[in-house]
Amino acid sequence: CVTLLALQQSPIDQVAWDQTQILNPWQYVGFATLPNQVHRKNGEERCLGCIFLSVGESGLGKSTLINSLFLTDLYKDRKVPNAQERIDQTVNTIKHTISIEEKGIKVRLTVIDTPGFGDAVNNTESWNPIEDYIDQQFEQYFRDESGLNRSNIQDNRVHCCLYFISPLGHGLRPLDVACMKALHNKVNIVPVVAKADSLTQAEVHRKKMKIREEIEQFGINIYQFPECDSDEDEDFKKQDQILKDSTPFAVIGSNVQVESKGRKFRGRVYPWGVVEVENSAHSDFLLLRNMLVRTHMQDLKDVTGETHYENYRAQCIQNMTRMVVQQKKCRWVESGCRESEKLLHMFSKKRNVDAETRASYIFILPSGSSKPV
Ligand SMILES: Nc1nc2c(ncn2[C@@H]2O[C@H](COP(=O)(O)OP(=O)(O)O)[C@@H](O)[C@H]2O)c(=O)[nH]1
Ligand SMILES: [Mg+2]
Repeated sequence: CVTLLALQQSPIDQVAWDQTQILNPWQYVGFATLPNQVHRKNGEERCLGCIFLSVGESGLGKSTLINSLFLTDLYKDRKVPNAQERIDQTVNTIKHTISIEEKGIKVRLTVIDTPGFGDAVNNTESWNPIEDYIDQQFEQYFRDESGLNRSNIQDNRVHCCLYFISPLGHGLRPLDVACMKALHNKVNIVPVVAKADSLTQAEVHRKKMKIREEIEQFGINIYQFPECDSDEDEDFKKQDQILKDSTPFAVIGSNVQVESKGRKFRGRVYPWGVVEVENSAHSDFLLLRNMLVRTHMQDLKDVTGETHYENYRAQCIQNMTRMVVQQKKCRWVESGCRESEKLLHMFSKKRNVDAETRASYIFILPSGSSKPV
């Protein structure tokens, strides 16, 4: 017998906005493993936090998946817009922040939602607000870094973009290609196939192959998992390979807890059976969560700082240098103009003097002669 328990009645719902949350042991995300990934600096732990961006058209299950990934209810107060409101709405960025504590490890988690993306009839450049948001965070960091108080910079740079691909259709849509290409040099893109429970196993396999082919064909740079060290044990290498082969992750989300055969789990109930969100035979959800939280969170942050931010910084410095050179050129031309004006003035003055002198010569010449000597 399957019983549906609304999430509101479950302990998972004991989440307050921007408050520290203590999770039950059976609701274990894996943040406790984070210190292993974090390098210690002068014996002090760096602040643990990660910023995720979720991008994809409405209704693909973004909010549900985010809640399932972090066992929270980040979207408690949300209001789903109706069709007219969606027509009027432009792409927006909304920030949700929550602090989670797990086994004494505190993590500040931020998710940037992008409602309105892909909803318009004409979606040309609808990724601009998302791109601008990422740039603004880089700009703020660049300003802070160039300021006086460099030791207390609040890092709001986006570390990972979960890009949701529709399970319907064949591979990527033109909007997916254009958006990912606009963002791929600014953020780590992790593509996911949404609502994988609407596909059979063979369809999931075919879709993943097609998406991987298209990603390569269109030159999209998605997040590349770091190479495994050669001295790692075989089991670790095998897990790493499974992770790499699973891209794009086929995921299922659910906001409800299902109880079946004395077991409680997040899942979806259908007339023909139950889908378990955290069952690796049903979806890549666990692989994705382990990757984001337990194994690769620090690498996502490192790539953001060392590659994407460095590119932005280099571009900024190049633009600034170009501006300074241009300003110098302008000043040089201006001063050159002033110099030549001065010279012209001098020459014309001299010419006037010459003319006056010539006139005086004519004046003193004996009568009959018209040429000055
Ligand atoms: N079949 C299926 N439905 C899902 C899944 N995730 C979410 N949904 C449903 O899809 C609808 C839209 O979900 P929502 O999270 O609001 O989508 P968003 O607009 O992308 O944030 C809701 O009715 C969810 O219950 C999933 O993995 N599979
Ligand atoms: Mg949503």
